[in-house]
Amino acid sequence: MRRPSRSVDPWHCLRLPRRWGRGCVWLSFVLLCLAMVYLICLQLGLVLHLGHRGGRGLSISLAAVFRGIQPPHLGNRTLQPLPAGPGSRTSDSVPRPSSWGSFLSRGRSFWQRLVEVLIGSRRHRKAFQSSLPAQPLPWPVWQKELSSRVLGPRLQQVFRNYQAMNKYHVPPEAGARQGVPRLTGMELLCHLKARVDVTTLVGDEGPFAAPEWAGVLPQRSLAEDLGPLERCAVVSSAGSMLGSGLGKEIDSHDAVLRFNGAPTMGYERDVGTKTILRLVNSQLMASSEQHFLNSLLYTQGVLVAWDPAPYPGDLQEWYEAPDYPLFGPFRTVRSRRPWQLFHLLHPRLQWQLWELVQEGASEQVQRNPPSSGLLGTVLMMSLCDIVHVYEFLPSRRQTHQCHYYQTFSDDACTLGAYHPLLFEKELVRRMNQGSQEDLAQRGRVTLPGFRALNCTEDE
Ligand code: NCC
Repeated sequence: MRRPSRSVDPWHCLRLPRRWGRGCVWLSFVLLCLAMVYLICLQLGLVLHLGHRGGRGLSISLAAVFRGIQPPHLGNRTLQPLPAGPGSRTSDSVPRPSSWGSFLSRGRSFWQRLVEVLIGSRRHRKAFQSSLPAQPLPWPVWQKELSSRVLGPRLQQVFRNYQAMNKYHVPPEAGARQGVPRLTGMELLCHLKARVDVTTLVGDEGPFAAPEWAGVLPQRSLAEDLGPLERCAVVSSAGSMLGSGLGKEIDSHDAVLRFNGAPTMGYERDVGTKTILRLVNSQLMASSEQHFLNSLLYTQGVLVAWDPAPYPGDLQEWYEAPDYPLFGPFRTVRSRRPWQLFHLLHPRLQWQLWELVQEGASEQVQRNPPSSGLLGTVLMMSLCDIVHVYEFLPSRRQTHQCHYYQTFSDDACTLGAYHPLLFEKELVRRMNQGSQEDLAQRGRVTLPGFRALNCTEDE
């Protein structure tokens, strides 16, 4: 029988080393190196930011309860055992993905990110989107009253856990509706205008009178700095911004507000290029992974920062124990770029808003501050005559993808885990003055600014 020649034998690499050709030695060496790089990156989560979501959680045993959702404003301080009782469960009762499954899924993300980083083309971003879970949430979920019933079992469990927690010491009577009927439309808008106090910290208020704070806080409020604005846009960071083609429309506004690390570069067609304001949370400011002090993203536009405070948002109490150490980075930016407008939101706003969110809900909501999305929307309502909010209430493009600028998927980003996001959205849905068509096609909500609202005393 004729032996196959070496050049056509596909198995010759597997034979004893003396039969190996130079090509096979090199191939094995390269494969070995790739495997090592893969394992190192996987474990450190450094190069490709894989640690962003899970890194901190790994060191926190109770994070098992939240199954891979990194609660946005939970420091180690928060993770006390949940009170026992009906509805509260131990971490064991929540199924966790198998370690092999999570290894594989981390592996998949690794290669996706690697290709993104190396090639960085929109074509690849699109290709990976199409490999995301196929079934979007039923649209339009926002047309009917929202409750925790729309959540899947995993998020229901997370929701119940947060219902049971009360990190910020919210009293039981806070947010009780007390017989007042649920308001909608103009009534609700006027109620909002009367009930919230959208202010930024100035001069030497309260604890900021200390000598080390001399000249650090701005002398004028954000409203004084920016003056009255006419048409404003708030751009949510939701994955459903992708493919919207809303960039030009967004840029046509006088001012555009974006959140946290949301970029425009590479996404101009869908999210626009203009950024007049950026609302950042304290978790981002304090995290070395987010490069708040070094990234160019934060050197442009007006920055506004916020941090969860104990209820009801007393300045002194917050100053002594902020949720995340934001004052250091705030001072650093103020001294490095004194010309850049950088404001701190008064912490009482979050709880005034939370009360309205709770009042509008028919169940106990998470006793945690609202998301940056609602804070930013109301901030813009205090500055502008008209505010268009994009993809806070998702359009027909609603997707499981968390952010338009990252490929990971998690419905908690849209429906909430730590933040009472579902109920914030319900509040915004009831205030929306725009059409259902706008909502469906563009994910666009229209809200009048406070100045433009003509409210009588009793509204
Ligand atoms: O994700 P985040 O929010 O930065 O998004 C900004 C606002 O857009 C709205 N949004 C986002 C995604 C989505 N699918 N649907 C949405 O409606 C929300 O209103 C959201 O507020 C935050 O609120 O500050 C938040 O910040 C992140 C994170 O801290 C920052 O991105 C910095 O990394 C939180 N995520 C995590 O902690 C993992 C997020 O829970 C809340």
